[in-house]
Amino acid sequence: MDQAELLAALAGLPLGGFRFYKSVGSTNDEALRWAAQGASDISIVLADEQTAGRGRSGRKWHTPPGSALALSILVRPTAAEHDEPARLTGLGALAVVQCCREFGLEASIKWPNDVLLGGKKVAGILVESDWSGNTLNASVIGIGVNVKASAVPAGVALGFPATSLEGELGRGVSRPDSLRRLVAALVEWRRRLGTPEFVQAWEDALAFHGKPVILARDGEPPLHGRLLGLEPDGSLRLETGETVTKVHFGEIHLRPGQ
Ligand code: BT5
Repeated sequence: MDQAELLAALAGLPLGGFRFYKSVGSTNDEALRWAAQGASDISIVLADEQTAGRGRSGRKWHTPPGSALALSILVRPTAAEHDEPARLTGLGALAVVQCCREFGLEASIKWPNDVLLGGKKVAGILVESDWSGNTLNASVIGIGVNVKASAVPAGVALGFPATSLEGELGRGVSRPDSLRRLVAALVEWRRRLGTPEFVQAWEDALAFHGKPVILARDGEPPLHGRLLGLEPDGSLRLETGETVTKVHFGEIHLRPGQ
């Protein structure tokens, strides 16, 4: 995978810029740095390997060389994105779901930021933003997708079982081809980000929809309930006993319940 091959795969898509690294700490860091230097809307940073890839709360995201898609898509927020920044996480997740569908795989979104195939994590999303006061200058949608089985961390304890596109499909998958599908899907869904249709598609893709779940929250007792759906702001709607609870984005881990 080299820059020329990747650019050829992305030809015709409305990119503001593209930077490829053989190895980098975190593509999100590079994209945020580039944002501060004035990068345009839909500038992409992609790396073959990340040495300090991260998830939420400083957790590690593994991207060994030759195995995955690790990219950050920088956006200059539209009015809708400014009003509903949580939808950018939904956007990244929906783009991965659509890319999987194009390979014939039914993916689902483990709220708030994971994509599952066959109940295992194939991708994670990490959106980070640059704010000045109440103004959102830029957001970076970080997406890590396990394409080859070698992307799945071995010998480390994972919070959730993991898989890869190739592992689920049982055949080889080209990373440039999956990149093109992913970015095209993101550009397409982004046009509809401000619409009810977007929220509906996000909700329809939720894993454990209508099922019992357990939400583990840092510093608080776990919340048991039935997953009812999503609010327009990306909060989860949970039936807990007689009441309906809204759970905001935050430090939350969702698990299937009984
Ligand atoms: C995430 O966090 O899942 C968000 C991951 C975002 C990664 C992308 S790659 C491009 C961009 N640059 C970055 O530096 N980050 C973004 P979270 O929900 O906190 O999950 C993190 C947990 O997933 C870890 O603690 C591990 O248990 C597990 N994990 C780590 N690497 C994995 C992998 N390759 N596949 C599956 N699970 C993994």
